[in-house]
Amino acid sequence: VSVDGDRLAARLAAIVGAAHVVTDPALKSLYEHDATGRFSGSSRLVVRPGNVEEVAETLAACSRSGAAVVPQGGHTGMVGGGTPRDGEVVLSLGRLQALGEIDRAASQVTVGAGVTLERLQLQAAAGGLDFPLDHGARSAATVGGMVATDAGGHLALRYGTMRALTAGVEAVLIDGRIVTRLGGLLKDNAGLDLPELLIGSEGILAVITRARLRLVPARRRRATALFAVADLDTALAVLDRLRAATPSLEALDYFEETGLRRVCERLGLAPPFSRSHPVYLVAECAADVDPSEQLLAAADIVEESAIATDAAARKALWRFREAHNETVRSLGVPLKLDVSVPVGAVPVFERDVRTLVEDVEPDAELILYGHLGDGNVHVNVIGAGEAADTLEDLILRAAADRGGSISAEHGVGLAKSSWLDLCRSETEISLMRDIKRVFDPGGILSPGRVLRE
Ligand code: 2HG
Ligand code: ZN
Repeated sequence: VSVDGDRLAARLAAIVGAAHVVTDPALKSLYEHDATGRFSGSSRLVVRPGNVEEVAETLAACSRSGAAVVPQGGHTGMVGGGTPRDGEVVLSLGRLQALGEIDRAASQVTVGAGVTLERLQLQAAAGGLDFPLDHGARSAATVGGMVATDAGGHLALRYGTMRALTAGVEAVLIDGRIVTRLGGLLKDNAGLDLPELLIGSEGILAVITRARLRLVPARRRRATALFAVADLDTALAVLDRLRAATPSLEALDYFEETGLRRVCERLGLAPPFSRSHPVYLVAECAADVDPSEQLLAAADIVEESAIATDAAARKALWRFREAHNETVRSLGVPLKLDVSVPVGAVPVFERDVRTLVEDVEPDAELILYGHLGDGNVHVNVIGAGEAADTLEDLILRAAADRGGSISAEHGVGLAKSSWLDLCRSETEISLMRDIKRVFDPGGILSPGRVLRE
């Protein structure tokens, strides 16, 4: 590989091998775009270390030369957190593929940052266990990025987000020092919990290279229901019923009429029911005995329903929901906002958003979906044109005004750093800046992400 007379590239090639320093523009470009099409930049080079020592030496070399570095996982980010800005070094963790043996006594496993969610799920399943976090990008999203963004997904309702499932991390500081806490002790209150601080830190404090993750016993039987309901208030009543009826409820996602129509057009699918409805719910239960009966607790308040228990039929129901992301992407570069509000406020927040879009850009198409049980709404506006910036600001303010967060599970990244003060106080932000300075005094690790420059 040509290192183009770049001295840093030559130094990195000596550390990781020339084959793992990418300077060719065509090859580099594979690392320069995010999953939404909104963020991209021309990187200085891409470096792909193969183990933690190489990550450490790579960061130390970048530190010495003052080069800005952005760690990158599986390319599924949506807020510009792992996409380079012009001139940044991309540190790809894709080669950190170690997949540890399952520690049955602790019900934990240690995996490399580059392991995909799907591989982790399969490894757990082979041991009769589950890694209880799931989302549509399972085949590409990697553990390092999921820890760094505190990823959520549809099972958070029952098992929490990555934060709840991470028992420890190994990470490399910008100067090359390695911090390792992978013992996975359930009880360990010896001082401040530094690994905890790295969960959700979006690459601004250190580079996560391995994680110790919690597993749960695999449930033998699953049942998935697709419900059509008249409105979001009824959807919340369904959530209430299901929670009361079944401790086995794992997920309650939703989507709406417009999104479903687009998904069916895109995938050439027949709609799930003979009539169209304003709101659809995907509910899933998991237990040791078939939990489908329990899903019927909501039967009298839904308009139509379909229930599936075998894997293929369940997958087909989930497909209507999971295909929203790719469908939206196929329609152009959307205004994409991932926010959360208190669960009970989802209906009023949606009304806020509809009114804002109608007032500001009536021709835009609004596609709303998300994880209803978590109060996590994915707002996608297509064709917002010139009004995108105005709408972004108004919608984030609306979420904050309803007691919500500007970022639920995708992160702040570059996309939302200007709005952090809507949901974090001045004191909190100034503490975040102080902590950032302790970890990264030169400000070269993921600059501009989370904390505005
Ligand atoms: C999902 O829940 C992902 O499908 C992607 O978080 C959300 O497409 C989106 O905006
Ligand atoms: Zn989501």
